[in-house]
Amino acid sequence: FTGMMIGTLLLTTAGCGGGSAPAANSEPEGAGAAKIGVVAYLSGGGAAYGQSQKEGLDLAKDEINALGKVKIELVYEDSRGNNTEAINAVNKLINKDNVVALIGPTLSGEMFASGPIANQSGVPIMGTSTTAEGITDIGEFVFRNALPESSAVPQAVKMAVEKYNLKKVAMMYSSNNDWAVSGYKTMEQALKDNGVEVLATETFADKDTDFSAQLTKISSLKPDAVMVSSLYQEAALVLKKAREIGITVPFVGTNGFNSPELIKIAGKAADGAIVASPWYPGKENEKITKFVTDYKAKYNKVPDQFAAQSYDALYIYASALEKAGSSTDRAKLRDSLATIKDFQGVTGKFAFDEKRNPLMDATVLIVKDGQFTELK
Ligand code: 1QQ
Repeated sequence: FTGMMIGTLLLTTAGCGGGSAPAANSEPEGAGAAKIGVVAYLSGGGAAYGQSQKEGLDLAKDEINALGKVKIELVYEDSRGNNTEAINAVNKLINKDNVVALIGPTLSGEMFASGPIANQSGVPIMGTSTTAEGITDIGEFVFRNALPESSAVPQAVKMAVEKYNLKKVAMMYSSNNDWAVSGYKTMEQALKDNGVEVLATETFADKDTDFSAQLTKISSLKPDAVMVSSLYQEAALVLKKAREIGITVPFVGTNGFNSPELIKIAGKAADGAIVASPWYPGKENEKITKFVTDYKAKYNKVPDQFAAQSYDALYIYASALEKAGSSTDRAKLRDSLATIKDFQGVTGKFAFDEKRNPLMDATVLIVKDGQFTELK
């Protein structure tokens, strides 16, 4: 029977002649663009993350559409970093806009809340910044090109330990942010693996602005470094306060540190902040240079990690769409996406592993004179 079906398909294709007519079940050529829904943190305290993601996506979309192999339309929803908003956005994009796939949400907590809906609906969803443990365990429609903390953090910690001869450190994290908690646990494990003692662990909450109690205690313990897992706003204020009360040691962060907004808010106090990232614009590479030049021309600034990973994510979708040969078939797109193996993006060589997590390299960065530079 299968043989017959293949025979029929071949006949149909052959019968069409010239290869220009569509095969059965595929879209007629030139039909509607592939509609991709984007859920991002576009307003509120962490909006710099989402705005960068939008910029990277818009630039990639224009380039992909100009190339003309596939056409993509992006439909944005602002989740404001809120789990309920993310759920509403995902439902709306799937059921009202009828998107073929999703990008986002920005935060791991939002993905844990809304990813299961996409998965149950059979809609591929790809996180470009969701770095917590367990994201793709949600189900087989869930992907990420965001580098998991479990890959990034051990590199940053190991490098910091070797470079600064760390023996004892203090830890701080936002305890009401799912990703920050996960990142903290990953850091704790990495410290253990490197034989580093933790003198104290202090917590706070997203949107907190006063960290003097925690930092006064930490200061009295004289740690060799402080590890912080939080979004940029809290992290920047932690750094500011720490330097103000005389804590001069390095601060090692999780993915929240990867926004230039950290430096903008903290100013000089950000110097000595260390973080691992798959994105470093200073790398000598034609693809990176072109991306940075085009991004600068469009937005008048250098792209950050969030822009770069979203830019790559849309190209990954574009090549999966091209392979799938349909702009509307969600299941086909999922299967096609899962086979992406030798993609070359601005964040380097990329492949999905069997659990739809990225296989890619990271660079350890340190802020020096208000700039992310490579820690070597
Ligand atoms: C996550 C993160 C944040 C820093 C994204 C902005 O890595 O929530 O997973």
